[in-house]
Amino acid sequence: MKKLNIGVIGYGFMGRTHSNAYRQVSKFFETEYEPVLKVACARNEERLKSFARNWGYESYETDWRRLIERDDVDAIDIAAPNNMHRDIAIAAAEAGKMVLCEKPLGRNPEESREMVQAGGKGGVPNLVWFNYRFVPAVALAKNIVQSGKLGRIFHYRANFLQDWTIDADLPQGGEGLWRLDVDAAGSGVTGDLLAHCIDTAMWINGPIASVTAMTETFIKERMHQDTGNVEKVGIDDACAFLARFANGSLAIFESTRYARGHKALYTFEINGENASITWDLHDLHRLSYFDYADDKAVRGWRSIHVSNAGGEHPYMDKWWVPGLNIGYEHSFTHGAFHFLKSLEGEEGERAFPTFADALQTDKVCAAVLESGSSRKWQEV
Ligand code: SOE
Repeated sequence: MKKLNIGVIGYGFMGRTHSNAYRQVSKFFETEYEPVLKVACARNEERLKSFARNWGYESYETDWRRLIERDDVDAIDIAAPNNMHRDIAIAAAEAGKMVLCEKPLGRNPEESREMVQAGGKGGVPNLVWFNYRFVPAVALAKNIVQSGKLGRIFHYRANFLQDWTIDADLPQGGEGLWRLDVDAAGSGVTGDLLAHCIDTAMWINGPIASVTAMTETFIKERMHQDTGNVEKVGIDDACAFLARFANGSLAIFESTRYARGHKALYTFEINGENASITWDLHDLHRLSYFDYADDKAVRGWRSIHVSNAGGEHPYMDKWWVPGLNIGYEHSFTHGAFHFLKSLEGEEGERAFPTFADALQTDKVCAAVLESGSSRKWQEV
């Protein structure tokens, strides 16, 4: 097998999901390339050393610029906060490295556009980790819609609800909590959570043409961990928006981190003229399906356990036996699989989001935030 030497930047939540994906992918999927955990990179040397040891990285670097200079690294994986994505991705692409970047691509479309340009100029393969596309039931939903079974699509509905920022004493800035600092994150729930919903929605139902949004920041000031001062909060804590897709269907999207009781309730529903689909991350193996063509006596919502290994259920032939579950972490493994497969030069529809795709998502997010301030409909 050919080796693909990876340098991962960041040892947080995403550093772990990506490292796990690179570790697993060649054990379960057939690919010409095998990822090698070559270098782990982060600033805190003590913690980095322990991360690198735990995941079996061959070496570590405390400066990402040094990592990019290394000749023994083929691909740079960016699992660092959003405000670092742009500089790292551009430097990596200019150095001819492949780039796999955590979502959202940039903090705004301007940053993302620069990244797309750098990726294009260098001709480097690139991916953005919108991982929910690779959940088998979500990929099946895409296949069902694409097959035309739903007929004309009327409605798309998505939610991403959490409750971890309700505490007013939670600071902004610093590990994990950089998501509350607008300079580091770019936005709040729009870029962090709705970006997932938008990516899935556009993948399944095509481009979003216009939006009108409502945003709110419930806690206006929080202590900043970097400065020690109480500072204005610049992120959106909650966002709801209406959208029109280019295909004429209508959508409602909602996200908040203030929905007490919900930890990561990502759900979507699609209503077509013949059938409907719903999916819920908390029960990620199941796809609910209603088909109007069913015999009237038994017509109703079916709950499909997406675990067949005969090829009809995406990815599941590569795991255990029918009926057995896989989880959240596998979505990243599937993303890594598609990326590795694309390096083999196979033609066909690309199954993973590239920088160019993620720029479209960033444009929708920017239109949503703009509409949240202007209170007007916004073209994307
Ligand atoms: C935020 O809480 C978060 O971790 C996001 O950053 C991830 O992208 C999402 O998948 C889960 O929630």
